[in-house]
Amino acid sequence: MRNFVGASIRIGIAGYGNLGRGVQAAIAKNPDMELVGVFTRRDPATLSLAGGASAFHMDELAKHTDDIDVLILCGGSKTDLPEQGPVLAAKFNTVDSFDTHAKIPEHFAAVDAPATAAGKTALISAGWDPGMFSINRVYGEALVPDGQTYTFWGRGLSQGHSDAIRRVPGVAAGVQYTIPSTEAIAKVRAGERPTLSTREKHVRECFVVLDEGASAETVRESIVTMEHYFDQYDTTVNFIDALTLASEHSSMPHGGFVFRSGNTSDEHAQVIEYSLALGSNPEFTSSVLVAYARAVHKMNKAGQVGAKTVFDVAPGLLSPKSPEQL
Ligand code: API
Repeated sequence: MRNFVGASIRIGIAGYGNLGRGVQAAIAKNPDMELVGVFTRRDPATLSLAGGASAFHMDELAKHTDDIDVLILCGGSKTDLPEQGPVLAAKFNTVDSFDTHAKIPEHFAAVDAPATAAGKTALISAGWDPGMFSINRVYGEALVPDGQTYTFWGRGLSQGHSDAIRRVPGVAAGVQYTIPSTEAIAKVRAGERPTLSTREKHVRECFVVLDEGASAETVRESIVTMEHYFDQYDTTVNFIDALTLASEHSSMPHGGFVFRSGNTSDEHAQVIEYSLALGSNPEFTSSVLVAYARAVHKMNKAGQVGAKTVFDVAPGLLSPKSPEQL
């Protein structure tokens, strides 16, 4: 079973926010994929879907176990994915973009048991970081073992951090920008290997719309002390109104760099750089999720079940081309 070209891969989307819309756009760019439907916790009648796609309530997912090859989970990491991942991995092959790095082992274990028991494949933590950046860190460290790895994000809008601040009580809406140190990037690119703390590499800037009557000081304190997201950084919180948020903060660019800088001998230094300049963070993340959905479909057919990460997926599986073509 080396070549699955022919029948299209039937994709379901669970959650219709920025990622869900991005997955829909990505499916349109991949002729070997078709969208079965979008599943939402909202009233499906209120969704206006492009291209005549169908919307269903999330509760109807159980009726579609036979007509979805891979379900792409498009919820947030803070609360949606820890709840939905294990439940849905018992019924579907899944792909998610769980991105709380410190909790990935926990999330892996939570989806591994139900997926394995059900003979399903659950690919977790795909996207660009975690995801493509993780792969580039592993390549760099394996190929140049004597050296330093550097990851810089931004300047850009982090979906994970924006989702996290929107869950803070008193926050009506908000976004978070990750701002890297351009001096540090320049040094690393030039082959220097500075020791940089988390705080020295990036600062974080939030723009928040408060709920009526909410205390700005309480909200600010909850954000800047939030574990895993802000506690290790210098974070500024700006309070703005909903109109300003809509007019000045609606685009979602992001990107960044992974560097591996090391020596293969005393004489020779090597610098590897992987960079992304993303016009839309969610659309690119979604494109990665869709490529991994193709791999998950092939892996499940080949009997590779349980939880998987991007490290478990051979590059050729991401491609619509057959091994012979590649
Ligand atoms: C940041 C990065 C962004 C990673 C990309 C993705 C997201 O601090 O900006 O949430 O947008 N961790 N996981």
